[in-house]
Amino acid sequence: MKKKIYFAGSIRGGRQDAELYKRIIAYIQREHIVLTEHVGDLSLGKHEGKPDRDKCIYDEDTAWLRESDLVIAECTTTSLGVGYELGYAEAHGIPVHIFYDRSRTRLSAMLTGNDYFHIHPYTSEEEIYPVLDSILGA
Ligand code: 6IA
Repeated sequence: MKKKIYFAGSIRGGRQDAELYKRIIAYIQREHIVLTEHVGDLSLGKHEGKPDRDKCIYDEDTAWLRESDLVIAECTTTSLGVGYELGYAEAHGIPVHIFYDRSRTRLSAMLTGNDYFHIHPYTSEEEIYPVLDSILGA
């Protein structure tokens, strides 16, 4: 059955991994629905968006979070927004899977120290996809 996935990745925290987000989103979309396809939009810069749009973004994203079956986050690039989304998902009982490149970042203890989160460190991108298969196939 198709699952609704909330993919979380950095926007204003920095767009250096946007291409990776795009590839992960495309992979998930082969079988499932990604509610947040814009996170992998390469034309979206970190400075984009007007403050008066931010309330709409918050309202829309939190509604998508509440309706999602699963959150998948790529956390190599640190993002306050992603951190908030992870706590929000936990508060709403939505399962959360976190990926990060262990050679590029040290994940916050607020994530690694919380048994609620399923954490998947990797050293090369190819390791991500079989893990996604097992998460999404389950
Ligand atoms: O703090 P950050 O901006 O790095 O937070 C990134 C996370 O917050 C992502 O996982 C998104 O789900 C959410 N988010 C942050 N900014 C936006 C956004 N801006 N649109 C949708 N979700 C967002 C759009 C800017 C637009 C006016 C071009």
